[in-house]
Amino acid sequence: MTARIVATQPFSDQRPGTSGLRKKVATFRGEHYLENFVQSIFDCIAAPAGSELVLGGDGRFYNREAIGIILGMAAANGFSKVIVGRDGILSTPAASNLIRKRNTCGGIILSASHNPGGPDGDFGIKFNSANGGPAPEKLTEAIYARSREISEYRIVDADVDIGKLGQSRVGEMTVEVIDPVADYAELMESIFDFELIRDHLKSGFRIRFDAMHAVTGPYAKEILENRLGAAPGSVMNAVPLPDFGGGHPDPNLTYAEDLVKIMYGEDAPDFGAASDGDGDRNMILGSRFFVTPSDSLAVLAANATLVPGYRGGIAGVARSMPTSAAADRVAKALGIPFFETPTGWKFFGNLMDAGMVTLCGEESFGTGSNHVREKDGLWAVLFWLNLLANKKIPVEQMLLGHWEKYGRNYYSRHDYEEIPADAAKAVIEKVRDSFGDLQGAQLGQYRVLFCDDFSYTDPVDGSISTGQGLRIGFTDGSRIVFRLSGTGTSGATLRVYLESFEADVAKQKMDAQDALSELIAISRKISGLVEITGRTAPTVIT
Ligand code: G16
Repeated sequence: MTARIVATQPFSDQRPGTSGLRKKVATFRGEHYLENFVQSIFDCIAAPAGSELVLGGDGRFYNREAIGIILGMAAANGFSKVIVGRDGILSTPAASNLIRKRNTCGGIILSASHNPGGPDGDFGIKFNSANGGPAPEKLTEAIYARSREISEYRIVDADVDIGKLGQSRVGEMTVEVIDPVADYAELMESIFDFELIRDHLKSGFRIRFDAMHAVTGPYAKEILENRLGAAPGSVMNAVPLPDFGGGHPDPNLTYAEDLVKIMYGEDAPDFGAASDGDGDRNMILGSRFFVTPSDSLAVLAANATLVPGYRGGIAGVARSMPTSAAADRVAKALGIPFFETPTGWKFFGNLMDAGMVTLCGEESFGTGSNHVREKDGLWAVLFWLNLLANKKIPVEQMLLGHWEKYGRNYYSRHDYEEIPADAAKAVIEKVRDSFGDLQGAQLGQYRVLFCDDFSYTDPVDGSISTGQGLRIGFTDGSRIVFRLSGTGTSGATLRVYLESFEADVAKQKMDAQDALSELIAISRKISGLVEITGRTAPTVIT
């Protein structure tokens, strides 16, 4: 079978964002669009002939067709084997695990994560390197540069049944179709105390997991119901659908509304959780209680040694800049290093590879550890279940105890979605322009300590990332951060992150929005966002 060399023209809009290239399905289906990007990846990674690759996605609309194209291109580009999840399915953490386990040169993950799917929805693609983690910025920038000058790509016609386990061939290349769940489930069993969790569930502890009709359904069914014995039906919306049942597979209080209703309703289960389109995010709930992702990271870090996989202790903790400082306090108490990185899981990879951190987390519902190089939704759920089975207390009590010991970081993120790009830029510019006047200013009860545009120097390879979000820090540790999302596909999403600290136990039970009300008002005043965007309220509050 000889490869066809297809002439093409470059596209100018293939710069990967926070996590890979995400565009509308219609854009990806345009002639040569996917092919150009895939060839740009192959050209940049320059894998030696005979290399192996992992390939899979979250099953969203266009997943299967894209897999067929990529298989044909991999064969034409000299790969010896591609390991594919059955039906083209692999959750992002499962793909990361496979890359590491099979020592491949990397993998291609097809997902637009929490963005809606379907013919009018979003599609996405990213390359993960041999460590299992998202390609670092240096590589994504090189792929982008290549995509702007590409003139041809190589492909063979591939006709493989990816619904059937086993091996087949495309030209000289082997395609190995594997069970997407088995290796991942085995990894989870090696980290957590399944017996303890099983006993806790048997004793009447009730859980509900919302797979949001996305990729985690089969993983959660196998692990939570089959292996751990959770009651049948504990996993809801378990069947993955190409359009996620018309929903928005983003596990937060707004979009996981089915679960939220149950967890805040009569006779609520003891523990609730949800994951996103590709299975790397998580939301943790107790009965009528929401755990912020920032607090979740802090609780996991504080109690990690209760879990078999971390019994020996954790090396360090890292969090993205907009994530609250709750985990920093735990790290200080444990006497371990902590790191503040830009938003994007790719920034944690070097720290984990260098053995400098074990646990990482982001306010955007992402938590993970060095067991893979992606954030991992079900892993976080199992971590929580392991801790609750150890302590035998409700989720709420776990948090109250944590705050009593470490203090509470009140935290909230306000998202203004799909605002015109110009208006979003104007808001950011207005904030940046006010930095001179803000230095040292007294705003209500808060005095400004510093304002800056966050930049990060990677302590491992010295690479510098600038323009990562505007920070206004106050003398008491409170913060307001303004940042534009790098994962949206229509207009711009402005994110405003708000945080304050409360050490007094008597004042730790307030509603976060109330506790942060003065900071919220200050953030609106400084940014002029109501006047500039015409929006009087956020689209989503987390
Ligand atoms: C991606 C990244 C995360 C990041 C999140 C939010 O998540 O992997 O590291 O925190 O986007 O990014 P933004 O604020 O730019 O929208 P996912 O789950 O979409 O892959």
